[in-house]
Amino acid sequence: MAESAYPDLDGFLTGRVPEELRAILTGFAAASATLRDSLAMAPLLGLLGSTGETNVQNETTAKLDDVANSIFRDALQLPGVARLISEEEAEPVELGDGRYTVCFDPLDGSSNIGVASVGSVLGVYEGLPAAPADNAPATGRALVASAFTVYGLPSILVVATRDSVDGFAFNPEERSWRLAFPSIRLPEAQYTSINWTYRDRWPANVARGVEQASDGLRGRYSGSMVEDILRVLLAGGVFLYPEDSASPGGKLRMLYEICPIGFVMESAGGAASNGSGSVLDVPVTAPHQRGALVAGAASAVARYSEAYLAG
Ligand code: AHM
Ligand code: MG
Repeated sequence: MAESAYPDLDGFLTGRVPEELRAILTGFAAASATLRDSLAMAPLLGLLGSTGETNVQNETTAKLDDVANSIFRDALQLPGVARLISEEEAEPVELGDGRYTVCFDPLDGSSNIGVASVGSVLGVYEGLPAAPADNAPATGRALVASAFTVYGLPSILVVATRDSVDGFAFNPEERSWRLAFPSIRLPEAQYTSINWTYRDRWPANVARGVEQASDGLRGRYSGSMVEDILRVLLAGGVFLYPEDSASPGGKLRMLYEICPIGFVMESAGGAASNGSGSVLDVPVTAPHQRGALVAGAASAVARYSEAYLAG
């Protein structure tokens, strides 16, 4: 089939989103292409392994975490962007006036570096308070777009707005992202993605929720949220990272992991809950706030929530 049958990202977004938002999304896409090059060559460029430092979340920083953060931080300093919030930056990076707060996880799935797929996540918020507080929290309802990349073969970029979720495959020859999965709607659930080795850490209601949500489904867990979420979107299923005794508030971060994925799910006809309600309604008062995430087919998420709330 002719290449023109697959519109490129820039052309696809033109006229669909405001100009500054288009630049942010295409900037994320271009940065993803650059990071893909570094990932592909990492074993030959001495880019595997850790820097010996820890980040603000007290996690060991991989060399590629640093490389990825620099790539996205440089690419996303754009007109209309008031601040950047990155998993790898202790504090928000203030840029000045602008409508948008741009949050990103430059390299998601760090434990898979060099051995399996990793990805990147983006959330674009409009009108977020500069200093969210208890009386003026941020929430995922301020999202106007989100996106994530999975660096595999093919490398796939998923872009969500309120009306549509679309998937783009990377063409390495022309270095473009082309629409290959238009208007994604969640298929019926087939797979359940959760780290089962943590089952002894789950409170009783979480354990019952996981059991109910996973009923009749086959297990697949990669250790990269983005990869598991792509499977949920294209093959059908549910992804769960609930709170447990090691992470009582959950492990994943609200602004650049949970809410962007929740926005993708709701725009694609699925659901994303912490057990009590949509993750997009959870008040967020700190840049690196954590939470619980159960995301995917609405029926599976509802089964989780029912068991979770029953206590
Ligand atoms: P990261 O951003 O530091 O890589 O952490 C997030 C990752 C997710 O991609 C993945 O679902 C989860 O952490 C895996 O955690 P665990 O090893 O506890 O199952
Ligand atoms: Mg992550």
